[in-house]
Formats: sequence, structure tokens, C-alpha cells
Amino acid sequence: MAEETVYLGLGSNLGDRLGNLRRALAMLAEIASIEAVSSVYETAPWGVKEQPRFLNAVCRARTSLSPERLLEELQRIEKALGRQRGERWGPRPIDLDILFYDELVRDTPELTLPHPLLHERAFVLVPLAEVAPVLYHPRLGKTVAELLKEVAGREEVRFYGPPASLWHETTPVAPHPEKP
Ligand code: A4P
Ligand code: MG
Repeated sequence: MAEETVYLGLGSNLGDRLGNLRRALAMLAEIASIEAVSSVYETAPWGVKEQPRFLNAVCRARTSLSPERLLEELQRIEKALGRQRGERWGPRPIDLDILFYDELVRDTPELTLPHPLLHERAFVLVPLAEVAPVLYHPRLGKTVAELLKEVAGREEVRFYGPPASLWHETTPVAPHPEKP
């Protein structure tokens, strides 16, 4: 079956944040071939500011699932990890977004591709630039590295742990930051 390259965004700001990212990645590996994983970053909340800080990461995967089926699987994993529908942009144990599905451009009520807000979000662009700096945004006509330049410094995005911290429980990560 034909396989496509997809980029997925992972985020968590409730509970065991790193554990949630790890569990999500392990479950993603059951439905797609994970080819690359970014470092983990601790990021200031975007949108709704009064909520805990997020951990964010990005992965590249190959999958034969259609975009709709992939979205369904991501929502199944979100549910399995305790996600309940809440406030838009509000806190959640896990959020999984399809950032890019090959070079597909699509706009349906269920699915917008590429993800409609990725170019405004340093918490997506910083990890994405690590695994795909020259990936081309088919709608905006710019690479990820170019998009990142436009938002650089706008939000706080702090290195938290290397890619291996998403696979290996023993990999050290940044000490827990002092409360703001
Ligand atoms: N949807 C459309 N396109 C896509 C796509 N490309 N990927 C639809 C995934 N979903 C897509 O999303 C609502 C609906 O969007 C889905 O049912 C799907 O059909 P949701 O995740 O269920 O709802 P939500 O999370 O409340 O809204 P939204 O707009 O998805 O929130 P986001 O954009 O996911 O943002 N700050 C930091 N620092 N780090 C974060 O990770 N995340 C959010 C959530 C807010 N602030 C953050 C972070
Ligand atoms: Mg989402």
C-alpha cells in the first residue's frame, strides 16, 4: 500500500507530561512507522494563557492511513490517554495534531491541512525545524526554517530533553522549573 510522510505535533500540560508524550509516541508507533523525533521543549501556553506550561515535540512518520483515518486514530489515542473535550486551547494530558500530511492542502470542517495555526506557533516550529528545516509549506510558499524566523522570540520555548527522552525513561531531562 502507498505510504505517505506525515508530521505530527504532540503536546501535554496535565499530569505526567513527559510520560504522556512517551505513551502517545509508543501508541503512534503501533499505527505508523516513526522515522524521526524532535527534542522535547517546555513552552509557554499559547491561546489560553492561564494554564500550566506545555511540553511539546514533533515526529515524522510514514503511514498508509488516509488523513481522515489518521485523525480518527489520533483522537482514539488522545481518549485512551485521558483527554476529555474541554475549553478550546485549554489544558489537556495529550493533544495530537496533524501538521503536514505529505503535501496535501485541504480544508474541510474536520480537517485542515497543513495545520492552520502551525505558522503562528513557535512551540510547533522550533521542534519541527529540528526534524524538517527545509520542509515546504504548500500554502504559504515558505520553508519551516523561514516560518520559524518570523516567530522567533515571540513565545518562550525552552529545551527540556533530547529526542531519546521520548523513548528511554532513563534519559535525563531539565530539572523541574521553579513556579512562575
Ligand atoms: N482539526 C482540523 N484540522 C486538524 C489537524 N490538521 N490536526 C480539527 C488535528 N485536528 C484538526 O481540535 C478540534 C478539531 O480540529 C478536531 O476535532 C479536528 O477535527 P481539538 O484538538 O479536538 O480541540 P482543541 O484542541 O480544543 O482546539 P484546537 O484548535 O485543536 O487546539 P490546538 O490548536 O490543538 O491547540 N500552547 C502550547 N505552548 N503548546 C501546545 O501544545 N496546544 C493548544 C491546543 C493550545 N495552546 C498550546 C498548545
Ligand atoms: Mg488539537
